[in-house]
Amino acid sequence: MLDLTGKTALVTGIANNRSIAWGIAQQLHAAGADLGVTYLPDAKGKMEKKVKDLVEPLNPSLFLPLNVQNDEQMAETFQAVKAQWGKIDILVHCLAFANRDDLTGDFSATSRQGFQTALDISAYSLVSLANGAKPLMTEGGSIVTLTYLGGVRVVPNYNVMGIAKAALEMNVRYLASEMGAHNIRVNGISAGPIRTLASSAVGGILDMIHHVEEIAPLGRTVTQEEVGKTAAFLCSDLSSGITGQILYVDSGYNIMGM
Ligand code: 0WE
Repeated sequence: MLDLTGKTALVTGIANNRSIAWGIAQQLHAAGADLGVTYLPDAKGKMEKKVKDLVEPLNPSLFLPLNVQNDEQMAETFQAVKAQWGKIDILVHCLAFANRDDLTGDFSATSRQGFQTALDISAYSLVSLANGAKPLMTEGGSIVTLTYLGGVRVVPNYNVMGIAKAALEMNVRYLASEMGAHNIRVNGISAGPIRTLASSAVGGILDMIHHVEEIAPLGRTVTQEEVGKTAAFLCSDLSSGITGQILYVDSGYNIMGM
């Protein structure tokens, strides 16, 4: 049975009710986990209110601002986790960002600054979060991140995000190798395209979804709930022998050659 009672889970990357992180948080809560939620703070506090109202039914024990480019906020996050829980069992990383200009046009036109931003927020953030969680994962743990096929194959316009996801997937392997001795598992879920705040900001997402519906073995896209169920599996004892893996939750799209 999938049982996360008595487990503490820190979930990053919830922006609204379409977020994949929201689908994951709901499944972890349904399995009995005690949740901590981080949100990306903005100047007007709009995100704080929006995410707070959304997650209220899940009764999170922690609700914290976290911009992963802010080392001070990163330290405060784990101080708060330590004070509230004393340990952490589950870390869910659902964060990515590239400048919009870098998600269209020629990849070769990517600026140094744009490259650094995408890699810092989308890939390095897993390293820094894992490093913060490691000393608190005293009873072992599970770290799960979200990736995309554009990190292993060329997807038009995904551009610098593809390089960031390639780095993220390699982070999963190096972190899994290091942390296995502490019974901390690290895995990634490669989700098929889903309409979210991030993907809807990108031109052509509906065409991509129609393409998946045509090609994928299951003949449809996946849902936030399906990604959430797989994340709950990877966070639970049901997957105790799995680490360093990228698991595709994409209706089988990635196996097709034509
Ligand atoms: O990883 C992603 C989304 C990543 C993303 C999206 C945005 C849009 C708004 C990162 N940064 C930004 N920055 C913005 O300003 N996906 C897997 C969804 C996605 O994004 C694409 C896709 C797909 C699929 C971008 C181009 C082509 C396909």
